[in-house]
Amino acid sequence: MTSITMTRPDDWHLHLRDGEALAAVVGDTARQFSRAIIMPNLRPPVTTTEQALAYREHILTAVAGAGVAAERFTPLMTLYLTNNTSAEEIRLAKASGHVYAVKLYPAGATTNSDAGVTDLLGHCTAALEALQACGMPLLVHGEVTDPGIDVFDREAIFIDRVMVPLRRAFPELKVVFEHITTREGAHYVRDAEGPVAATITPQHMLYNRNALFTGGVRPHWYCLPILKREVHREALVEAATGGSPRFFLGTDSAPHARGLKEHACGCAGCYTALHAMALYAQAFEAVDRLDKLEAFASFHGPDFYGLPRNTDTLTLVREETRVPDELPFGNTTLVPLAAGESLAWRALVDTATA
Ligand code: OTD
Ligand code: ZN
Ligand code: ZN
Repeated sequence: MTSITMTRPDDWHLHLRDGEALAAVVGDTARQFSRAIIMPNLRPPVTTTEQALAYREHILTAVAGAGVAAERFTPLMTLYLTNNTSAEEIRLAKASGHVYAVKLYPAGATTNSDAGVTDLLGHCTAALEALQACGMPLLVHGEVTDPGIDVFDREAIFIDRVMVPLRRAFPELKVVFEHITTREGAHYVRDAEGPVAATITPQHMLYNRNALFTGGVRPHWYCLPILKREVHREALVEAATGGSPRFFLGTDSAPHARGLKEHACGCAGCYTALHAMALYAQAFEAVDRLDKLEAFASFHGPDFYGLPRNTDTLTLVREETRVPDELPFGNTTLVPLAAGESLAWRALVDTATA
């Protein structure tokens, strides 16, 4: 096979930041994907519909600035759930027509999550009831934050402590278990009853935790939830490439300036937006399942969210392409995942669409 033309994909989990960082990265996503779920973990976080709509305008301006026509890319906004999010705020979000989900960050679980939730069923039942009633998905960063729990076990323990009680209390609530990283996460989503799905990142399909320590500490492979053992990577590949509509594409592309990654206390996050579809193609081809890529990237996400599938296409060509060592990022630079390595596929993106 030398080329694949597929329904244009969407990215169901993306960090775009704001300001100069947004301007630097948004084109990479907008040239490949038709839509993206925009994560709300800015500083301060996007907790209200009003903030989400203002942030949406920044994104649209940046898309135009990146030379991508407005109708080519739609940001699907989200709100950041806090202990104080009201049912009224959820109804306002739904009525806006631009907010598509609400994100749960357990307080302290990942980058910019200090304002997150401390006790989901203790504080957030009004918001969860409103979400369930209006059919809006809850997106979950599924890790417990208890420092006594080993960092490699935080996702598996989250299932028992938070996911199961949440879904027992709100069985009709649509839940996306974001960026699953373990066999336990993949099997929970595969086997659970009711409206539950999961996103899977390219880095968790391509690498196990050895990548963090090959020849020394490798900060550009550090993200949260952290890479796991090989058995977990294999379970994620099986989930993503197995054809189940419960699993779909979410890059979790999370840009940080080079100096903040290569640091004594480096930031978590992998930048994958530039070559996202090539990375996924690499992972699907490795298990001979390229035929399952389109459904994972372009069908299962909109089907779960209740949105139409895209009608235009994206073509990938088999062409060995070297990932750049670094990219411009405001007045600094950004190191993409797999910098300097070769990928077998390249997305044919139109760089002059405006
Ligand atoms: N993980 N980095 C970030 C977010 C994600 O948990 C996540 O969704 C980030 O930088 O915003 C990361 O490692
Ligand atoms: Zn997360
Ligand atoms: Zn994320």
